Amino acid sequence: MKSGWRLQTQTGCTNTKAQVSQILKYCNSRCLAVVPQGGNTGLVGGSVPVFDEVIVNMSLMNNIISFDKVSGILVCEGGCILENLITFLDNQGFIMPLDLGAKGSCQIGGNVSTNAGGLRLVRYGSLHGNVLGLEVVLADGNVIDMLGTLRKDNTGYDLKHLFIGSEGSLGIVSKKLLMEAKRKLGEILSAFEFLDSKSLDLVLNHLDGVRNPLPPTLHKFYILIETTGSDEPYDRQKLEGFLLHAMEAGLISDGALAQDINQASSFWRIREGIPEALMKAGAVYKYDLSLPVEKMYDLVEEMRTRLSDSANVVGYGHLGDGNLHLNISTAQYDDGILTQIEPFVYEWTSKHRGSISAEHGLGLMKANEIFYSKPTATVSLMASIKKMLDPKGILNPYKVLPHSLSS
Ligand code: FAD
Ligand code: 2HG
Ligand code: ZN
Repeated sequence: MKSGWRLQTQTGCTNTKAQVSQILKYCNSRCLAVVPQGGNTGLVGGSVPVFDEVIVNMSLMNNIISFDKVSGILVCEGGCILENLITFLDNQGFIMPLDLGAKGSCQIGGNVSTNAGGLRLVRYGSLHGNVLGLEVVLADGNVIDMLGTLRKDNTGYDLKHLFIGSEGSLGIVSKKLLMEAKRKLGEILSAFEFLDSKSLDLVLNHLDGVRNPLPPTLHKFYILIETTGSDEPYDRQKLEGFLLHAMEAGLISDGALAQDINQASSFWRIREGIPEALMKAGAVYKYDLSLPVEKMYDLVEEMRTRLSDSANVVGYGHLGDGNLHLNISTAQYDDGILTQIEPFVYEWTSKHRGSISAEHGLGLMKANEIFYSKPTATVSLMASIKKMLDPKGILNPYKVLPHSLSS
């Protein structure tokens, strides 16, 4: 795979939106293909050039423009790193409604373009709800201002939703983006994550300094629950009551409660460290599936039976959202293993009316599998919209739409 040209807007320049517009205008007039790139943490190859595309890297557009404490509305540029926004809001007594393991590198423009789910969706919902407005630069360089701080506005189509999750194939998310930060109030569950014992073993074996907070008895599943409320003693009491009740009812066999923020971080390190541990373990085949919760783990077990000892099959993910991360780890890549996994995994998901991409998008790697989750007529409509907004097909070619429809 050849790498593309990398363009960055100048440091300290205040008019970077105009620069993105000029770049796209130029590329469009010369039929030069473009790949928008954020933190490059995507897991489906969406930000990677396939041939000789121009990379438009957004990392210098990283200014926070404003934050309104009354409405909780944050306006920032598309290249802001998620962790910086989380810290900024935390210092103001607010919570960013999005958090994910890649927070140190991924950018808010990338998050919006992938409609990233992450660890707080169970409480705060998806970016379709939390993004109030967007400014995007279209393929021909025109800037579309869909910013607005109104909570109610039913004047026609809400076009911003087209761009949320469009993986850089319809426009580049540029300067200014409104996010609705949440006050630290209200009902307390903020994350409900699960991992199986094989995921835990991977983390314990491959990451330095990670410790199992529970005695080393073998449990099949682990749940990480996070609460965020406004009244700490009340929240703690509530969580302790829940754990006691769940233990008495035989729903859980053991548990540990973080005593302080450092211990809480060490619990999160276990869950967030799974992808890193998998990378260290060798080759990994990744699947990001939405499934009915009661069926979620059946697939992991069926996959284990199918692959027997040839691979380590692990299941973890966002249980509260019905989102399974099925990861299959082997010492090295093997086409034979891949043919045992695919198309079985997609057929199984489709049969159970699930989604073959819950939160990571389709990118390059899954674009041709879209039909497992979307009817042909829907995919054709998507292709028509793409054609209308990007008639020359310069924006992130080969991604999202199947190759049969993307030329
Ligand atoms: P990139 O990888 O740079 O790009 C992703 C896509 O968005 C590409 O198609 C690119 O062309 C497009 N794009 C990027 N910036 C823009 C822009 N400004 N305008 C238009 N298009 C743009 N994902 C989840 O959903 N939930 C998780 O919990 C999660 N955890 C992760 C944990 C780890 C350790 C890692 C490595 C990844 C994880 N991811 C997760 C996947 C990834 O971090 C997200 O998809 C993230 O939103 C991508 O952001 P990015 O800035 O890195 O985008
Ligand atoms: C997570 O929830 C991410 O940790 C990454 O979405 C999942 O790497 C994966 O399969
Ligand atoms: Zn995830």
